[in-house]
Amino acid sequence: MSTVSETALFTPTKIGAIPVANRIAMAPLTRSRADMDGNHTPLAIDYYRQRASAGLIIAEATNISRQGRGYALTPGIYTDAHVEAWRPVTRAVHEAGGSIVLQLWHVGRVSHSNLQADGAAPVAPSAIQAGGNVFTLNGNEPPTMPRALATEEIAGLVQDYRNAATKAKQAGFDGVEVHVANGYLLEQFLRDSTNHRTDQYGGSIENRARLPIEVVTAVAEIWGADRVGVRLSPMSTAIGDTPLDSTPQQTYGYLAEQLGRLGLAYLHAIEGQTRSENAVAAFDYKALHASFGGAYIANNGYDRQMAIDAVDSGHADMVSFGRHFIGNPDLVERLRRDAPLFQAPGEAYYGGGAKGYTDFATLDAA
Ligand code: 8OZ
Repeated sequence: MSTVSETALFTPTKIGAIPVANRIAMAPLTRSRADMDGNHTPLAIDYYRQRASAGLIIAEATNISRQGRGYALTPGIYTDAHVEAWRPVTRAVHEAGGSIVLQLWHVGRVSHSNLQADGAAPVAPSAIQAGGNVFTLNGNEPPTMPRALATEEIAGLVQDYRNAATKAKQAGFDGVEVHVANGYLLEQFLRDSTNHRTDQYGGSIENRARLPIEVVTAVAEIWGADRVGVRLSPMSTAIGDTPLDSTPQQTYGYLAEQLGRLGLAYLHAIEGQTRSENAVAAFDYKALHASFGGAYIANNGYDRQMAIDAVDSGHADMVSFGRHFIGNPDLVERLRRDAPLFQAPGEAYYGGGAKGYTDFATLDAA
């Protein structure tokens, strides 16, 4: 067991081209505090600044287009106003010595027509309805039945990612993470449970991985591959009741290998079921990491000792923490000192103002 001075967890490195002061990342966290147009309020500046001692902040899932939105009050990165709303956030994090990337998000079928322009149906690889609930203008409601995208529409979708990636650059981020996890659009294409297409974007693993690869390639053209990461969740069904792929190890392994060839900054894996307490065994994440070949960020249910072990054993280059960063803005320092962690009440996770968002004490203030 390594001590604080021996473990690599608190040491700096580079993830792709992005300098990180330690191996602790802040996982992307939906907090639903933007306005209805997807513009952050100044509260988000304080929120991210307070957490800038994370080696890398992966800012919350952010809509790449109006069509890509599935939850009210989530931020966007497709208008000039979005750029202006994000810019002071990135400036504040940089002034505090941190690094910050933005997660690019299209929800696909996990949406409701009352969040779409002109009440349109959400889009998906196939017209298969998602389960669960989405946070709409009228509170929680089941997702609307989606419409299957026409082959001719796919190039426009890639263009939406390109536009969002360009805007993220204008907003001063250090890079972007493409969200290919949690049952949203790109994972809907990847899994044979949600993709029943018969064109070049459906059928074989190669075909189902085509859109994620096209999107990541397009985004890497804008940023340079060494500033682009990808998030995967091979074994998660938590959001949208999304059934697993029939051969996850092969499907995600193929995608990871192809992404590795692009020379990306990192692969970020949710190990097990999203929001569960711990990783489950039924998937070989080391094989996934090996197929990718580059830096690996491990996530889901890690505690301090697990994070130390993951980094020191070579399992991961970084470990990301989600919920612990909500109530502990100085999580890095608390882990360094092995201090108690504050458990933020779940009521404050989504929506509201400063309460439960920017009002958590640091160790030194407490
Ligand atoms: C919680 C609530 C809404 C969205 C994810 C973007 O899980 C999310 C999300 C999480 O990836």
